[in-house]
Amino acid sequence: MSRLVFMNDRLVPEAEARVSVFDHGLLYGDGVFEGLRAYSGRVFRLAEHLDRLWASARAICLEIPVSRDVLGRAIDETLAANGLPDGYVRVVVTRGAGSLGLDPARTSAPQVIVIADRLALYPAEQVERGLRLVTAATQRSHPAALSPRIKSLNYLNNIMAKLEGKQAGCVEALMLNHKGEVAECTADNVFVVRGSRLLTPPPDAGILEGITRGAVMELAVAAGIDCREATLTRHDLYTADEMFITGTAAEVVPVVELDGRAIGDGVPGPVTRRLAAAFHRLVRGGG
Ligand code: PXG
Repeated sequence: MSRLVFMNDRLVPEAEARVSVFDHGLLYGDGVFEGLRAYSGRVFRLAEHLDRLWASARAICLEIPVSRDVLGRAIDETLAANGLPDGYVRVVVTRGAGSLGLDPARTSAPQVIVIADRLALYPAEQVERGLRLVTAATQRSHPAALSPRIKSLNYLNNIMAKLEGKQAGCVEALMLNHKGEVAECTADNVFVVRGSRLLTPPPDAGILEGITRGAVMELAVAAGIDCREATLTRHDLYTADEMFITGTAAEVVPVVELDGRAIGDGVPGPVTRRLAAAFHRLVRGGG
């Protein structure tokens, strides 16, 4: 079945959804994106995703040529037109076509693209048992070079780390920041449980502040779990009781091994299972 893709102001068949080879999104990775997810026809935390998209665009001086309301409706329409009440949505805003040369002033017409698709998930048996991860040698971008808080079309930093993970037989990889502290995974945030505390790296560790991360922190607080942001090293992960990752596609996924070391008992822990269940209820149970 051919998909329908929203391009700028309307839905068009997939084959007609094209951008120019002169688009600076392609030529330079100049643009921003969001990955959202719908459950039973409702987009989870749409307003937060739109906030983050507009913040990313603002940080690169890119003016999104549609309003938040129009984009919100385009997302709903694209999901509905493709018959995907439970689907994944990729919103992309490119700088637009221009002449060769980096200068964004030499472009016109940013392109707004909304794609709805089925979710690409980690293999179910790995999610059930818990993931094995390795630490990538590729560090997360230095925040002074390219802030990880911008969800830009330039994901090569993460892709380099993802390749390292894949080459080690893992579906994700842990990334450290330029100080050697734990940052995040290539498309997921990281949490550990130590004693009675739930810990996750702060934004200044050089991470994307995940929307799933925020939801899980709220759920932890509501469940009476002491949750805080903390600078973490690999040592803290190796010696943690539990570890899990969060992301729009992943939701909450246990991690049971890092760099060949079992985390805790080497099986998904009770706090992880509790929060995964609470997240599941939040997104699917109308909670
Ligand atoms: N860190 C990074 C670097 C990410 O790209 C997250 C953390 C988790 O954030 P959210 O807001 O999703 O909880 C991300 C999210 C994709 C895709 O298609 C990527 C993400 C999310 C959904 C889909 O590659 N990245």
